[in-house]
Amino acid sequence: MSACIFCRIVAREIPADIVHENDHVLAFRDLRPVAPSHVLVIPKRHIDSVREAETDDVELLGHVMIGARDVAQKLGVAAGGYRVVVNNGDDAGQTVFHLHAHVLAGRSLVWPPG
Ligand code: DGP
Repeated sequence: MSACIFCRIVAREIPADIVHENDHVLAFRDLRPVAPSHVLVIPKRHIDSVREAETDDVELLGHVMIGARDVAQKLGVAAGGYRVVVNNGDDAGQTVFHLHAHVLAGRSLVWPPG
């Protein structure tokens, strides 16, 4: 059994509110949403964060971004706009070390982020 909580969600060992899936990515609602629509898009293959990405991971990273696009379309927030955020490491506030893109929408998002 994996120690990684997101790998366990991919393996269906932990339940999640899944909104999108294909061969490469899984997308599910964040447990602690900070926007009316808050979904995490993760690659099915484990990688800690962008920091650890290799050049060979270019397709995996692309699939995460295209997954974010697909999620926004599915949730009906694409036209209004949405934010895709990837926290990398402690200073960025990353708490789960399985790369994930937050898709945030449904309210006006301020810039710069905190
Ligand atoms: P980050 O801080 O960028 O590492 O974001 C991790 C997010 O993951 C955080 O917003 C809460 C969410 N999260 C943590 N554990 C779980 C879980 O078991 N299920 C779901 N759906 N979300 C989780």
